[in-house]
Amino acid sequence: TSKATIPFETRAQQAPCEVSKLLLKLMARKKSNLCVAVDVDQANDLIDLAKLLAPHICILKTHADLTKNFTGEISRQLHALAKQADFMVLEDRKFADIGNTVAKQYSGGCFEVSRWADLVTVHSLPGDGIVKALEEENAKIEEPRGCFLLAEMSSEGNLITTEYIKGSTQMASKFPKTVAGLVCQSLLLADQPGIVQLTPGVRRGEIKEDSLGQRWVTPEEAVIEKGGDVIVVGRGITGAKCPEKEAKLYQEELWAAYEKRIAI
Ligand code: 6AU
Repeated sequence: TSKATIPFETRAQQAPCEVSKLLLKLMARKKSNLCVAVDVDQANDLIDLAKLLAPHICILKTHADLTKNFTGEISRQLHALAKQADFMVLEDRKFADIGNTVAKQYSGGCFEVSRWADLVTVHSLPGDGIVKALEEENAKIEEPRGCFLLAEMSSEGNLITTEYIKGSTQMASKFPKTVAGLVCQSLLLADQPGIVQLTPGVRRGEIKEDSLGQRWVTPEEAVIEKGGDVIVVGRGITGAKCPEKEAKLYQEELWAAYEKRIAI
């Protein structure tokens, strides 16, 4: 059977990565497979939105470098809120350098990402060293940490090939403790229940693309046709008149699609 039809609770028991295990359990407990990309300009808006959206999400996704005043105090607040309101924090940093550089970018620098983000995104492009670097840094932290490897992208004209996708999935299999999942657009590694599929490029309604190459599918398409476990929604929610109401709608629609999928 494909992992897409296995319930999250069952998959949690089979996950070799601690964060993936915790995430799958959290999703089942909270009945949420919604991750909101809070790509906002100001850090206080990020915190306000995090509080509003908290009941509806399994993951809050940040891009620390596009938010003004993203200070240590903000990351501490976000981390505390995540613990209290039961969601995880994913810093969508898309690391893409040699291991030695990434280790420093991950643990040090202006954001000290490893202190507050349960998960980060990483490009597989540089090879194994990038995941090894994260694995070594994670060994220094008490809390469980993991990463999502970028295997496919939602954007039009991206340069990812079938060979590249194969290489990324092989890399994920090589580091089962550190790789919590894949960022992708289709069911890859269908036989590894612990690998969580994170699928961005999702929006309700008629708009299917933006002016810079992003492509959107509906929540149901993302869960059922593409096999997404955690669905990333950004502007569909943050750009709505009432983001909280919209998040609730997405949560309900996405969870219904997941229940339909596991009943197949
Ligand atoms: O719903 P949107 O288009 O407003 O936001 C989508 C979010 C953005 C992107 O940086 C991110 O998802 N994203 C990613 C991720 C999560 O890594 C990969 C990808 O292929 N496409 C994509 O949009 O924060």
